Amino acid sequence: MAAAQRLLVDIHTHVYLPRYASFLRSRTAAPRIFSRTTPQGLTEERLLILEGEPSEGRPVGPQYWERDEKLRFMDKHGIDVSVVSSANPWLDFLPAATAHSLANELNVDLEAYCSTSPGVPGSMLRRLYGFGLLPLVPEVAVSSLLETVQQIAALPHLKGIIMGTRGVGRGLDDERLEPVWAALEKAGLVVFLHPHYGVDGRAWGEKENGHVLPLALGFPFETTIATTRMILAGVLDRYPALKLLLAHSGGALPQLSSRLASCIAHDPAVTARLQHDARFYLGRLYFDAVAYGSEELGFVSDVIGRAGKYAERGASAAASRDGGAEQRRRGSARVLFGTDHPFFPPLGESAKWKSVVENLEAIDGVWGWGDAEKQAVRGGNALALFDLHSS
Ligand code: 5CU
Repeated sequence: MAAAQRLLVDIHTHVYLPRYASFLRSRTAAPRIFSRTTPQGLTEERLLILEGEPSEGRPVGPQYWERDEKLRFMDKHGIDVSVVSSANPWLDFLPAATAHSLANELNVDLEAYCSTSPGVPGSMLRRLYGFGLLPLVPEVAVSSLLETVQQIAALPHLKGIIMGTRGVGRGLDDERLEPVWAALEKAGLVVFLHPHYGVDGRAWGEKENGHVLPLALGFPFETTIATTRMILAGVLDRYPALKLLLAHSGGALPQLSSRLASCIAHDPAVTARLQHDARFYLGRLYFDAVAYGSEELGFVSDVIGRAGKYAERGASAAASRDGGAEQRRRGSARVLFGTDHPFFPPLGESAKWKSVVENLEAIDGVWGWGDAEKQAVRGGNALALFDLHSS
């Protein structure tokens, strides 16, 4: 195995670039960063970004914006390369003109953050690459979005974009996004689809459960719904080469894809609309491995690996039954290691972050993946998806 193939590559790792953090500090409404005095008389900064979050927010610090902190975290966990993305809520809350100029400035900042990062010993790679930002807000002109796609495509260390689920206000099945999908596909940029809004908070009831329900369930369901709407709108039929990477292992989509296919087959409004059975499209997607369990990762790779059997609409469910280990191995090619840093820090003192260790152990423990598949999920798949071999 070539040395580059043994690298550990983190494709789900966030930053609030200094310019963005300053912007959040200038705000008086969420999303915002504010300072307060602790009972011990110290000044601390707090972050308020999620809807319904208690008004005291949560601690925020240099691990969110300082590049040396990112590199230290990578060193501590043996991560060679990170493909860094801005954390939610991106530019979603801004007027179009501000979103456009800030997106352009932050893309330049991120290119500098990555291009001046240390090299990976023994290779031509740098340690940091990035996902840029588009000014995806209501009222934005399509020309502003297309201009920013071109800006990102021309920045050599930016390999994709990160986006939320609202698009330009009506979600990702909105026809107004058609030229954007076309431009992203043509540029070969990876689209990292990431949640922020969750689902209707009334579903969480009245008990105090911290962030558990919105993060464990709301985030993944948001991704599930957004991706399903893209499938139903035919986006994946029209842009077959679009590289769409789903956060949190695609949420519930792998578990629900046969039910989705059945609902489509029984619904006169949509049954003739798609070129393929819904399960086929899972083989077109990429999934991060931020699932924290071997069984879940194994299952995700099963449903990816069986997707080709559903190329024909109306293919029988029996088609998937002879899959076994080969199917699981095939599916592993679209699963990529991630950490979600700097979110999910350990609650107490610890040498390594539990959230990282668990995701690495999950990869290691997947039944049916051999060394080659595990190494591909740890890094080889990312090198291929982001075309980092030649960088
Ligand atoms: O803990 C959280 O709120 C988050 C978040 O907002 N975004 C994310 O990517 N992970 C965790």
